[in-house]
Amino acid sequence: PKEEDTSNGVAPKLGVEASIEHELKYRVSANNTDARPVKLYQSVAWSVHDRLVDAFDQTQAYWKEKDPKHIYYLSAEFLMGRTLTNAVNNLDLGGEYAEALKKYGADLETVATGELDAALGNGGLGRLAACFLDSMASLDLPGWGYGIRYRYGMFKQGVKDGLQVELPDYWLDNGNPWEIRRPETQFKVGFYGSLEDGKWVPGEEVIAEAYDVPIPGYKTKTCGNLRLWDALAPEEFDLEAFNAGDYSKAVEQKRRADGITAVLYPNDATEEGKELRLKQQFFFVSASLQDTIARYLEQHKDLAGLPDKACFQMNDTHPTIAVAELMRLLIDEHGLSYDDAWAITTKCVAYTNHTVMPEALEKWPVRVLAKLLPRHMQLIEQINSNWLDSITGHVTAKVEAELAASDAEKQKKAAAAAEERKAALVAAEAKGEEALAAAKKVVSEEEAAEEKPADKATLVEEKLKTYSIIQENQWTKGEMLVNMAYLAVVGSFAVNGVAAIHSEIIKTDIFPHFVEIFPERFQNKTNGVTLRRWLAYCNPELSALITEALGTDEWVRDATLLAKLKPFAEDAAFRARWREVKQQKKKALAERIREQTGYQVSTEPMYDIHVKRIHEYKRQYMNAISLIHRYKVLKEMTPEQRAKAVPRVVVFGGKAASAYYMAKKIVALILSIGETVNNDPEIGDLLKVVFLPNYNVSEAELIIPAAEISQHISTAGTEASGTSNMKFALNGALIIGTLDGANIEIGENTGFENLFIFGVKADEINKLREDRKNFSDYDPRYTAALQMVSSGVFGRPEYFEDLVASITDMNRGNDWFLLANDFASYMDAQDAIDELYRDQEEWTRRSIIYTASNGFFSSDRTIDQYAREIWNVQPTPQP
Ligand code: 26Q
Repeated sequence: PKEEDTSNGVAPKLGVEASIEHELKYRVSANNTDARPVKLYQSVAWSVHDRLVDAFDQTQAYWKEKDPKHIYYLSAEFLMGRTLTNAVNNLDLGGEYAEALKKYGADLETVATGELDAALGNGGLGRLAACFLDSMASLDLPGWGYGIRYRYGMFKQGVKDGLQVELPDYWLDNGNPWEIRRPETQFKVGFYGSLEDGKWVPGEEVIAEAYDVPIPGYKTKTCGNLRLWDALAPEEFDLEAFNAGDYSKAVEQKRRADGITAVLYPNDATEEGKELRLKQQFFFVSASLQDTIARYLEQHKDLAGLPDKACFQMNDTHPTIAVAELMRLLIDEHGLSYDDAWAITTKCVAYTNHTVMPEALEKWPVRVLAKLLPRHMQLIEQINSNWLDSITGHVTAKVEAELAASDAEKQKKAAAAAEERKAALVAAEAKGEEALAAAKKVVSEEEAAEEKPADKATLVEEKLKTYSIIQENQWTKGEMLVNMAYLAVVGSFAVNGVAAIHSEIIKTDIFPHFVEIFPERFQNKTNGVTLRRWLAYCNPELSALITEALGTDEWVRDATLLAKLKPFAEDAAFRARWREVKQQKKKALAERIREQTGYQVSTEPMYDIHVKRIHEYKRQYMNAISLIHRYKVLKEMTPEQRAKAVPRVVVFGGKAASAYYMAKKIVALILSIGETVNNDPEIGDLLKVVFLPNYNVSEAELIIPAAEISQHISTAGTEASGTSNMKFALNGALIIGTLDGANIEIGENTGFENLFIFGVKADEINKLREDRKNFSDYDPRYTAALQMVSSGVFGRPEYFEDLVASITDMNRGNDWFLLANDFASYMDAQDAIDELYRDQEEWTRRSIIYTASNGFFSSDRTIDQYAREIWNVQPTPQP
């Protein structure tokens, strides 16, 4: 064994080979002969862990000494996936570990599959947070993530009797080598209780205990931190209660604490007004803020300087209670005045919005907040009333301007109406008594109904309500709600969307009135993905080819270098090798499909992939309908025609939130279509429809490199950004998509002529929604396909009845996501795809262009922009 290893400036006592051996024997307690895969994984992981800890300690000590401003990324979700491959390669130890593993007849890739995914997130938002951590460390930016150590992450998806089933995610079962428990870092977090003399006396307390997850940067000495909080009962067993014989009370406390960090809410698009969810949010936010302030005060005596040392980025509204909690800590715990506290808070906090869908925007009932966090509710009321006071002048001026503008108009109208009435009376008088009496009645009714001159004060009051953080529930009159997005905007110094179109939509549709007041607050930060995980490590074959072509692997650090790949698209020999790599990745996916579903799929057809959370707005359903049509066409073909058809393997993956009724039916429909199509001997390899269960980060790493075409077909204006579109593009998959989210910027970078764009545009949606088609006007292909569902071609027609109704019945969904409007142009785009696939040289050329054109979507670029344009945090590498 090598005695010393000095890579990364880290010199662990044992070399790689010796340390694996050591861990195997002493930590995992297995000998060489019984080093089964999971045990081998554990030993390797612990060996890497030690190296990470060295890098971590050195970085954190250095930052403590230098005291640079830090970014704290507050997020209820971090969807990390597996760590081993990423850590080994970021530490630049890939070669050494591969070498050391030969002794066990193993390779790193296989050993890595022994790790369970850390799935502490739902989808895009959680994975974005994970990519951001990688980029922060890789850019040497002083930053930590702060979140929750859920004991159960995103549920495991199974398939039973053609339906999704949800199974618990036991991710901590084999231990977790990537976390370091910090029993010395604990904070009290209170809930409930009352205000006594203005002071909050919580009715319940739990302890937040820190776990640190080191985040190695790519080939840098920097190792950042993800600090996740676990909840403990105040004293694991309250001794007093125990001694007093109140055993059940002590157990009850433990149960309540456990509940807070027990499970991730598996809901990524509909807001759940559950008190436990708010408890989770406050729990991690309070602990994180207390922790930051405590560390700050170790080196500074005056909290006035906090904004120079700390920025809190709120990942969506989930951590928005941070605005109120920071205020409370500054005022109640550290004795600042309200005004000083507000000045500090609004210089420390920034907010990223990730959705425009009204049902996903968090609104907490005042009743719930006041009960769980009475002091915070009081502070929110004060924040709101100061906010409304501060804009009353603006709103009054606006009302006055509107009144003035409409006044002249109104006077003219009133005069004309008076003239008309006069004429009517004259005409009626000529017709006699009866007619005159009737006309007088009409006139007096009209005069009574005539618009009264508007009362300015009332108008101002009405308008102010639209700016208010606290609003009446539009469904349940009388119930007051706290609009968390509004609180976030008012409490933040910067607000951003996650793709260019989305950042515009939030300005025009969600926060237009806030834009009037703070135009400079609103920004765009187009999302990105880490090229380490999503190209270099998940697709080493393609990466090797890129590196060979460019003569350097610097592109892994500087993604703009990928542009230099463009000329290689014109090189036939290079294209052949590019195709060969894709073929290899398709083979690996075919193997996985066989393992997971039993279906045997050929590697010859086009691999067409549609993976993401299942949601009506993402329109997997429209894809499913198009496949029914494809199936029907294939069935109707003569053998000669079939011989000329372009074969496809269509792969779906994605979880439906457990309570999302329609999403679960969409999964069932896809499974049913697969069952029918895949077992139809007439169809054979011409079409396979596969639902790959339990789509997660690790499955994505296998699926994305194998894709030839990927689908991003949300109704325009609904997908904030999307990030898998970037991963697919970078791996050379072509895109079929709508003009939505980051698809637009991918089109700008790649050249729209290279994408298959279809469908209506975002600014047409409102009009189309008002003006829905009649079922009889639908595209006949669409109608026929739905007819096949209803008539039971795919089984269970009654089960699919309301799914069909949701897009055909005015009173049952009314096709809210406009499948009918886009179907024909979607089919045209699909035809164009088939046509292009016949020309493999042109297809491959485009595939290379995609990889070459999309370096912009590296999360290194995104994070660099956040650091410069929002956070004002500087790279602080160790010398
Ligand atoms: C809120 C309240 C209660 C319970 C759950 C939630 C909740 C949880 C997760 C609401 C939303 C989410 C996740 C949203 C999400 O993933 N959004 C995606 O964010 C990506 C990163 O910016 C974008 O690319 C996607 O377009 C967007 O859908």
